[in-house]
This record gives sequence, structure tokens and C-alpha cells, in this order.
Amino acid sequence: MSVLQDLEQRGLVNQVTDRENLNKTLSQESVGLYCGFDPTGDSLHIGHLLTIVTLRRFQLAGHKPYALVGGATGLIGDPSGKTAERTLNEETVVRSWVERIQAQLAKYLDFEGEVGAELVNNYDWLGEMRLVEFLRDVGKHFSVNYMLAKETVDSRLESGISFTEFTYMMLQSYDFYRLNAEKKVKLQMGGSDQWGNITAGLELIRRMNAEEEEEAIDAYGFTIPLVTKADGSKFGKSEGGAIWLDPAKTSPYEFYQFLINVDDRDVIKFIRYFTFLEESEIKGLEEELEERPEERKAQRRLAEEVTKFVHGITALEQAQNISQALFGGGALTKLSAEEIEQGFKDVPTYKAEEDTIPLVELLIHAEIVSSKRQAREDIQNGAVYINGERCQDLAKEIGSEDQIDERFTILRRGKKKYFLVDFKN
Ligand code: 485
Repeated sequence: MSVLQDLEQRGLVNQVTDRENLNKTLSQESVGLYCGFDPTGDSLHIGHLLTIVTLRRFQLAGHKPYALVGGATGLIGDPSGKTAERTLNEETVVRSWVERIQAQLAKYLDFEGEVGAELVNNYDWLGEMRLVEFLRDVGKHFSVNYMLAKETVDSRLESGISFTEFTYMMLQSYDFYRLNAEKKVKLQMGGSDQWGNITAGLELIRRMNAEEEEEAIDAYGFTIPLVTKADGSKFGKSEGGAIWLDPAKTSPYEFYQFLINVDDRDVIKFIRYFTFLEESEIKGLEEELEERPEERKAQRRLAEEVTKFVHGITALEQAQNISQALFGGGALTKLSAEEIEQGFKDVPTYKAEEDTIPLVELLIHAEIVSSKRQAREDIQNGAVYINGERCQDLAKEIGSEDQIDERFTILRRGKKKYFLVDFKN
């Protein structure tokens, strides 16, 4: 099966130019392809992951991926998919984001061997471009009428669009032209919002090469679909906001939990999109889901594969340990301090100065209860748990024997209310 057929089977092809010739080219030669990422923040998010995984699929099929970071375009702002003008970010800030995004992309692609990936930054050619030269050599190939007809511009004609954002498609088009001329890049991919920019690039390549060759040019574009959810809500958001690829912003445990909680109606589609599992295995998971949905096997497989791809095997194991201890009846005492920090990130924490504390007092310090009387009542009623074990001893003193990994004690009141005692220092 060709890489394009594989993508089609996975539902990953939204729009494609000249499908038959692209398919032929991909089966005859190793093709250079690219996808661009603008530095509009300090991290990529799960929305970007699908293009990264797709680049990786091409690489596994013998094609060479170029990941472009928009050091220049990030200073301009792509109007695609946006309903309002963006505010410009400071150059120094954008520069620091470029570095962060490049470092992230470097984690997910293979840079070794014949089809080793390459990172490129369009500031390297756009940053030094001279205005008059640009208007003569590039601008002359764009008709304003053509630009106005593009969905991303047309949809903004009423609300307004600056000249800065209006010109964005020329810059992205010129990138494609440059990569095509200098690196033989023949294919650009992106999310469905990028269709206008990608086809504008193909048009520019055609026009800039018009004098040289008569024959049809060998350059293509395709877009992957927007990830949608059965319940209509936006993919990639949790209560805490976006799902980031940076583990300091979204911990691997939160990332894993996000995927474990994917709806039954979405899980098989997401497995096709985000994992490298074969269709036969996916079919098996689909049957499992139908017969025993309560086991959530498909969700677990999805979470496992994607967390491993994004954060590595050690982080995956930690995420699984934490999940097991919190939801799977596993022992909290087996967790490491690092795992507790991840799993209990949003849990109120009492930083203990003392070495031992009477349980009754601790419940008050930690603001779990408001009076000693209530503390005693809760303990006697069996509502208080220390590291997962019920404690009904009114005289209990929490000390070193209650510290997990010599640092944390996990208190719970009732079914769900957790509190952490941190004995660090
Ligand atoms: O030559 C290029 C220069 C910049 C870009 C692409 C080619 C970036 C592009 N204009 C863009 O804005 N991409 C978005 C981004 O950077 O966050 C998103 C798209 C999404 C998908 C993803 O990048 O909205 O559809 O393409 C990789």
C-alpha cells in the first residue's frame, strides 16, 4: 500500500492536488515534503501533533521531511482560520519561541540517514529580503483579485484585515518556492486551514518557473482534516486549557489522562489518526470496543501509543503508575515522589515544617476541616484516609513512617477530596 493510500485509509487526507500524479511520484522516488509551524507561543499543542505524526509517516515510507519554523511568518501572523486581526508579538519573544518550537520538533523526527529530517527557518531567507526586490520578483506574480478571492481573506473583508496579514500568503508561497528550488521539496502539507496558502504556493512555483520549463510542474499540496469530536466540542482542550506537548505545561500524566478519557465514539478514529498501529490491529480494538466498552482497551492503547511517542517510555510508565494508583486500585505507597508531584499537581498541598503532626491538627492546618470537633467526627466516622488506608485513630501522629518516598503523605477525606502533605526540608 502506498503512503497516500495508507493516509486515505486512516481518514487523513482532506484535500489533495493532482492525486494521481502525486501518488505516482511518491511511489517512484523519495520526495522532499514540508510542513510549517509558526512560533505563536512557547510550545506546540496536541493540535499540531497530527501533522508531526503525518510527517513521520512519510519519513517511514522513505520520504524526506522538512519541518519549517516560521521565524519570519511568526512576526506577521497568518489570518487563516482566524476571525480577527492578531496583535504583533515582540521580535525577541518570537525569537525565543522559535528555539523552543525547533527543540520540540527535533524530538519527534528522525534526523539520521538518507531521509533524515531537516529543520529550516524562513527568517533565513525572508529576513534579509529587500522590499523592492520582493515586490518585483514575487509580488508581480500575485493578482490582488486572486488574493481577495481566497477564503481566509474573503471572510475578513467585512471585519477588516491589515495589509500585513493580507500579504501573509505571499510569504508562505515564497517559502514553498524556495524549498522547491533549493531542496527539491515537492509537497507541502498542513491542516485544512492551510489549503489557501498551499495552493497559492503552487501557483507561485508555476509562475516563477514559467519561463524555464514548459511541462507541468511536479509540486503538490495536501491537507489533513481538522480533528473533530462526536460531541461537537473542540478537540485538544481540557478543563485546564490546551493540551500542550511541553511536559512542563501539560504533564505526561495529564496528557495520558486526556487520551484515556476520549469518547467511545471518537477513539477508533483517533487511533487511526495518531498511532502507527496497523489496520488489522485497529479492527480488533474496534471489535473489543463493541463487545466490552467498559474495559476501555482502545482508549488505553491510544493513550499508551501517543504518550510514548510524545513523552517517551519512562514518562509513559510513570503516567500509567499514577493512573493505576489513583483509579485502578493500585497502592499509593508504591509511587515515587516525582509521580506524586505529577499526579497531585492540582491538589491542595500543606508544606509541613514539623517532623510529626497530630492528624487532628493536620486536618485543621490543611483547611480540610474548620474545627477540632469536626476533625474528630470525620476520623471516627471513617471518612479520613492516610495514603489510601482508612484511619480511625484519634491519637494518630503523622510522621516519617507515613511518608511516601520519604517526602509525601496523601490524605483523603471522603471519596474524592485529596490533600497532600509535603515534608520536604
Ligand atoms: O512556509 C510556511 C510558513 C509558515 C507556516 C506554514 C508554511 C505556518 C502556517 N501558516 C500556520 O499558521 N500554521 C499553524 C501554526 O503554525 O500553528 C497550524 C495550522 C494547522 C497545521 C499546523 O500549523 O493552523 O492547520 O498546519 C501544523
